Amino acid sequence: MPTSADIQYQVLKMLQRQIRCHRVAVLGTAAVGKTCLVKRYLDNEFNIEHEPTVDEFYKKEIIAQGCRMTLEIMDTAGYYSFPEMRRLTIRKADTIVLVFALDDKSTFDYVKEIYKEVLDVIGGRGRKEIYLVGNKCDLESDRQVLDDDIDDIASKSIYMETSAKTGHNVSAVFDRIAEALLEGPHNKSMDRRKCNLKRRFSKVIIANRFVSNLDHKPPRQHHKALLGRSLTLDVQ
Ligand SMILES: Nc1nc2c(ncn2[C@@H]2O[C@H](COP(=O)(O)OP(=O)(O)O)[C@@H](O)[C@H]2O)c(=O)[nH]1
Ligand SMILES: [Mg+2]
Repeated sequence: MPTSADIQYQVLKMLQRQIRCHRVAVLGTAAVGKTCLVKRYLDNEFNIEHEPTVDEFYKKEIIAQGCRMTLEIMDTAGYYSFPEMRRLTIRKADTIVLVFALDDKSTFDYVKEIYKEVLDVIGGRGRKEIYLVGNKCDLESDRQVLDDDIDDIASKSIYMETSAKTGHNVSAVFDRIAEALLEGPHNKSMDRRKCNLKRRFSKVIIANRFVSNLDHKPPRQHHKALLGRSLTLDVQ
C-alpha cells in the first residue's frame, strides 16, 4: 500500500515532467540532413541513405543546468501538400530549427521562404527561438552557401554549422536549445509555468483529496504543502 508521501512524490514527478516538455520543430527541404541530425543527437548514428521521412516525433529527457526537461523533437517531412499543416507545426513548436545543406544553395532559398512563414505565423511576438543550421559542413570543398548569403537571417536567429556525418556541433545545437528554453528572454516555459499554475492547482487539489482521504488530514493543509513543494521544484 503506497504511503501518502509516495503518492505526493509520484504526483509531483508527473507534474514536473508535464511542465518541462518543449517542442522543437526541425524544418527544411528534403535531403538536407534533418533526420540524420536528429538521429545523431539521439542515438549517435549516421545513415548514408536518404529515406524520406513522414513527420516523426521523438522524446528525449535531458538535464540542463541541473533541471530535468523533455525535448519533443518533430522531424518533419520537408514538404507539405497543405501549407496549413506546416503553419500548424510552426505554431505548436517552442523552438524552430531551420536546416539547409551548405553544399546546395537551393536548400537555403527554401529556408528563406520558411523563415518568412515563421515570422508570419508568430506575428512578430518573438516568443519562439529560431535556429538556423547549415548542415554538411564536412563537404567544405562543395560549399555553395556563403557567409554573405546567410548574414541576413543569421543576424536575426542563432546560426550554427553542423555535420551529422562527423557529429560536429550536433549536440551543441540541442544543448543550446535546451539552455535557451530554460533561461532565455523568450522562454515560453516561463509563460507556460504561469499558465500551468492554474491547471496544476486543480491537479494538486485532486491529488490532495486523494491523499487526504488516506490519512484524514484537513485538505487545506495538504493543499498548501503540496503547492509549496511543487513551486519549489518548478523554480529550482
Ligand atoms: N556529407 C554529409 N552527408 C549528410 C549529412 N547529413 C546528412 N547527409 C546525407 O544526406 C542525405 C539526406 O539525409 P536525411 O537526414 O535523410 O535528410 P532529410 O530529408 O532532411 O531528413 C543522406 O544521404 C545522408 O547520408 C552531413 O552532415 N554530411
Ligand atoms: Mg528526413
